[in-house]
Amino acid sequence: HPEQQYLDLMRRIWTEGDERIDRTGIGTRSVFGPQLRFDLGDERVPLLTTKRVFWKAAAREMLWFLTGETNIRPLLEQKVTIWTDWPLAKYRKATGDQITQEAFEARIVDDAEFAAEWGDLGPVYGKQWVDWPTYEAQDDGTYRAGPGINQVARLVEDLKSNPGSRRHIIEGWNVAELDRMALPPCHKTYQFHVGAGGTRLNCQLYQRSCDVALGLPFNLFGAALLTRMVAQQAGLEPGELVWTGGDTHLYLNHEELIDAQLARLPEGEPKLAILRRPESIFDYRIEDFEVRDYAPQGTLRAPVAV
Ligand code: UFP
Repeated sequence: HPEQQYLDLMRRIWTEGDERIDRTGIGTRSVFGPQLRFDLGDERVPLLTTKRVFWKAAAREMLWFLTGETNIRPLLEQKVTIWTDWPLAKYRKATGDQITQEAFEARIVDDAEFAAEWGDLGPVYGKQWVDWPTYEAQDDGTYRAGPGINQVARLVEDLKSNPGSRRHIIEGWNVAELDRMALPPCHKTYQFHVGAGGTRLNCQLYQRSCDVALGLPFNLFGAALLTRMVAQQAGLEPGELVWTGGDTHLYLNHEELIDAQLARLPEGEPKLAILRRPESIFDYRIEDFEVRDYAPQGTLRAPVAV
């Protein structure tokens, strides 16, 4: 079963990983540079069956990236709370107000001004993907902002006009802007590759830092979904998803989840159907996606390290 790769990675990190104190102070066990591979043919999708993965939240997040938005407000309006922790921590620290997460989220949704001030994550994925900033040198030696680059639109065009290229990349790691981001991109580089005689679209994601218990299940589904949308737009069949991790870790306080999940066996073969072919890569809606044959085992919860 393809999911066995995920469980094997989890087990390897937990039993052989290097124990270290990380930025969050929680501590992790970690390995560097593992790889997972998933066939996306016949609508197969890497969606874990050994616990329930809330794939719609990952899909909504991916659509949110494609809008170029970096404020959490549109996510919260759809009840997607995966990005709340970072703005919430910043707000509590700056104001001393120990507001609950629920109250903070409600205020972001209800109060546009509050959302503008406290809900923005800085120039994270969405901004870099569809509006990477450029600078043009002026005659007097100063620089002025030029038009932003839409990497995603370019990618789809380039796949159609020059499929054999080795330069099909979406990059999130804008070095000059990292210090303004709430979190520097984890899934930082997506490289696409047209193989199988020009018919299939492969994708390799390089994820520099990976929380295997809570982040990776989302990141795998998101990458598969992005690959499927790009393939559909470029007129290609989905090929293989290759996932490569940098610092690939398990947090020490995720022990209960890990023990429970490693006691389970993957079962079934979930499928992802895209019900419509929109005009462009920017026109997908959540209703366009349907997951079939997904009967996961029970939810497993664990605290997110902020
Ligand atoms: N993380 C993921 N996937 C994501 C995301 C975050 O695994 O999509 F946004 C985890 C990785 C790491 C933490 O545990 O969040 C980021 O911390 P750092 O920037 O110190 O690597």
